[in-house]
Amino acid sequence: MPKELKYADEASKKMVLKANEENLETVWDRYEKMQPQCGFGLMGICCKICSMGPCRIDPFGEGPRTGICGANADTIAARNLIRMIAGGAAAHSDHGRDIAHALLMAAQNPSSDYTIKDEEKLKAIAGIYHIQTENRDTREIALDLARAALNEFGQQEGTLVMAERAPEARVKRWKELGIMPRAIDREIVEIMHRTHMGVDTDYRNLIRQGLRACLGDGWGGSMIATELSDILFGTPNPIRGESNLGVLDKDKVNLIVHGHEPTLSDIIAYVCQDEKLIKKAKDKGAAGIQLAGICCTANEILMRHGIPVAGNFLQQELAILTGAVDLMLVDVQCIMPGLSSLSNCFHTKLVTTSPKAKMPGVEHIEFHEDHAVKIATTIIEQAIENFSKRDGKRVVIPKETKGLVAGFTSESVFNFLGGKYRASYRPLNDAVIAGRLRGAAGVIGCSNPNMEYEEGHIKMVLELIKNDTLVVTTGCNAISCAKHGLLQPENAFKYAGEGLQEICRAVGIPPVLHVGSCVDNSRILTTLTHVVTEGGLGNDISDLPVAGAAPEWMSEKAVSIGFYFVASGVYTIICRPLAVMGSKNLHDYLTDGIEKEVGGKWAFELDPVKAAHMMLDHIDRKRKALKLKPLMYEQAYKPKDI
Ligand code: NFS
Ligand code: SF4
Repeated sequence: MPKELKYADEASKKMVLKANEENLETVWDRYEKMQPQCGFGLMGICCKICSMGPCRIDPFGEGPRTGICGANADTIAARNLIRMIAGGAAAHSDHGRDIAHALLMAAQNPSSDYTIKDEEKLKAIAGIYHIQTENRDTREIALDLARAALNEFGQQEGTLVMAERAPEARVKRWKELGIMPRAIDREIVEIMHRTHMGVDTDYRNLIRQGLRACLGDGWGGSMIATELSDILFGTPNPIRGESNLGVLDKDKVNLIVHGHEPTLSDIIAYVCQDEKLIKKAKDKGAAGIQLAGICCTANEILMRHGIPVAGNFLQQELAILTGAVDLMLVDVQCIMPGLSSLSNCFHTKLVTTSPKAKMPGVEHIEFHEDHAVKIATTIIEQAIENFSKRDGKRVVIPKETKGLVAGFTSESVFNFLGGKYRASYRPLNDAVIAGRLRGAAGVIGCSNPNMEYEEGHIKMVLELIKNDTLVVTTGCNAISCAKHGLLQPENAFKYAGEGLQEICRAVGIPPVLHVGSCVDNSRILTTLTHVVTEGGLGNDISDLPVAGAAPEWMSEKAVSIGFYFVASGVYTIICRPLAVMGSKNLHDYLTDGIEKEVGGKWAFELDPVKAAHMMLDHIDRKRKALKLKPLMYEQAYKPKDI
């Protein structure tokens, strides 16, 4: 049956119809063909980590209750789950390593294409690593910082310096539990060791190691990626931009960057403005060069340069279906292999750039940081070259675009709230304490064809802001919010509760704050820490009236993120459950028992509005524990008697 999107933005709906008409396959068709999906996999109880297997556990009937080695459902599900954490933490952290490497190059080589854009932040982060900053040359400081950051990946002694930024009570708890990460890579390696056949079989002990590894992601690899990107490419400030497929221009050379790392896309953003290249494009009959992004690399260059976002994860194929993309360059992560055959149906040139991510039959122009500008120029020239091959008759660019404001960070919210000379989270904390604001929520993460596209994201965010809960967003959720007008302050105000409207007006922020890409979820961790430090809302992140969600999660990175929020003390909800339903013990531990240990826990709820209500209930529980004043305004969702 041809797919029709019911809830998504109009541009996506149109492109899916176009795919149907032209008989071109998309992720939704492949999803349909895959039904019914394997129940053992969905429940987390199949194992193929050794060749006595594959084994699968029968959770209900008369079938086997253990694998051939004797591993039960708890062990198998926990092993599978923390291997997902290892994958996610590895992806984020390897990204962080590349950024640290780029900083090292900028520090070592004065003629590098990378420079230090934010010296203030360089000094602030150097301070965290106890690096001397006074009377020292910027490049010397950067060199020490790059080495210190790189050391966090492989050190053999001590624990992560970045993780010490968490509130004192939190760090103490991690140390007591034995989950303070030692080194970013080490914790990932230890997951792989412990989940090898015949090592750790205690599901709680396995999850402990998962927690330690994901903390090495959130408070390590991802945080290094964010902070060092700010130093190299500039710390974002609120900026206007445009979103959705309508940002493509039928008269211009359309170049899309898709993937995650800003090392290449940030350079492309500059080189695209080169007069010589623009002239080359014009000589080919184009009106100019239109750069746009997909997925998190889009968020990176949107936050820093206001480059338009063409779409999120589920729109990567839809962009190609416009017939107007002259070149799509990809680096790493969330790039569908299906792009390769789809781009062959159009003139679109697909180019891989990372030695870590090649595709058979797809042109590979390898990116090296030491020739960044040169390689960026080559790629843009190829896009220009390919423009002349575009078949005008096949071009359908949906007209939909939505304006947005992005570029919030833990620093910019700080400055905003306190005014230039009195940077402070005080007004935010006071608003929560006084009951003007119910609390705050992070709504983040992917989109997934296993849910009605964007319904989870949008319904949840709307329900939260309607109930006086400030929303911070990253990743593909942020792009969905953008396309639905929720990153337009004027628009979002319309949906926000009275209390949230008041506080947003008073401090000059919108009710939904776009804080960046998925590695930038680390900005949420630092923001939560600042809120704790500001005082009046307890002494740990787990005391705060906050909650997190990834309604349409898909990737292993989302699993790692969810776990590091739980491990940091945050109640975290997703719609489709983690693959743990085949192990009652593991399920109960993650959704209940774990809270006593780390202060946060998981919850699963398919209905995004109900899920939002569960977040609000949790926020109310935390308000009650803190003995905060009753909420100032009547709420659409009535506080339960908790
Ligand atoms: Ni995050 Fe960004 Fe999107 Fe999910 Fe993929 S792009 S890193 S993983 S799909 S939010
Ligand atoms: Fe089966 Fe055990 Fe081997 Fe897993 S480790 S495949 S459960 S025998």
